[in-house]
Amino acid sequence: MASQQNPLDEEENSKRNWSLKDFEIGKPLGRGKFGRVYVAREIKNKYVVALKVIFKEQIEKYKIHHQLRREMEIQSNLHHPNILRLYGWFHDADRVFLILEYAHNGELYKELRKKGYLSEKQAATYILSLTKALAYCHEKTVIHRDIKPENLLLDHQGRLKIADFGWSVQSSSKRRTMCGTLDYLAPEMVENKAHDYAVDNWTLGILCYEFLYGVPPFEAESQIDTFRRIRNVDLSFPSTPSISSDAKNLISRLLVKDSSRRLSLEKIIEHPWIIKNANPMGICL
Ligand code: AK5
Repeated sequence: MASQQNPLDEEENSKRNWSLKDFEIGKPLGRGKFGRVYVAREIKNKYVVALKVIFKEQIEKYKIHHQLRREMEIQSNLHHPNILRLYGWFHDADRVFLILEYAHNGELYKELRKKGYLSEKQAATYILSLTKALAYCHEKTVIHRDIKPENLLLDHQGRLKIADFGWSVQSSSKRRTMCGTLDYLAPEMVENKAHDYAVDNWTLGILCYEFLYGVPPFEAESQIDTFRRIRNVDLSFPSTPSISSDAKNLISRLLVKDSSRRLSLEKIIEHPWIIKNANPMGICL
């Protein structure tokens, strides 16, 4: 393996007993379900990170102790350029702190809302990055990552990072219905059927559509209508913005009701739209 370019990945640091004294805390980055996130600097290496603070009171209240522990174990073993890194964690009397990679350019979804929609180059680059990250997860048998735009961050080079905001721990269907995020769910999930990693391939189709058109394909006035549109795969492509037939072809091959017939991750990587448009380095801003 090549030498580490990141000081927090080095042996001495990966097993270090961290404490709050090792960090200078900066501005708040946002609020997640179970805590707040701050930009922070690790004093010894002058390395900038995102520090997530979760109150133990919350962990007790929501009985997420085991999930948190299990997730920390899984997450700290995921090493991929398109997955936000968890460098370590520590706790004091009443808080748990997660030391996370800092994504300098923030949430992709804000960029998407600001621009309305993305160029085919940018969309293809993000889809390729996401596909590679998911292939890596599937290889490690880590499935069902919450890959809606709110969970996607951009680093200083514009590289996409999947950030698990720790919401996957709540029982899925209940939470989703309450938060109104049916939009990203595959038919087998809205219908409560058995599902596997092919749900991620569906979600890639949804995201690809949303990147290019600015709205998810099955958006509707009510949950019931979204549910119906997903179940019927009621897909149509607006005439504006004008999108290449290659892109529409990829979307149509991912948004397929029968999960076994969706385009595989390997085939996405080889798809003409990806080959023609994506930056293989994953860099695009
Ligand atoms: C919490 C409670 C119970 C699991 C969890 C785990 C891994 O990323 C988590 C958890 C994250 C959270 C960096 C920015 C942000 C921003 C985050 C923080 C993202 Br904005 N510019 N740069 N981060 S926002 O919270 N990630 C995570 C690998 O809370 N797990 C069970």
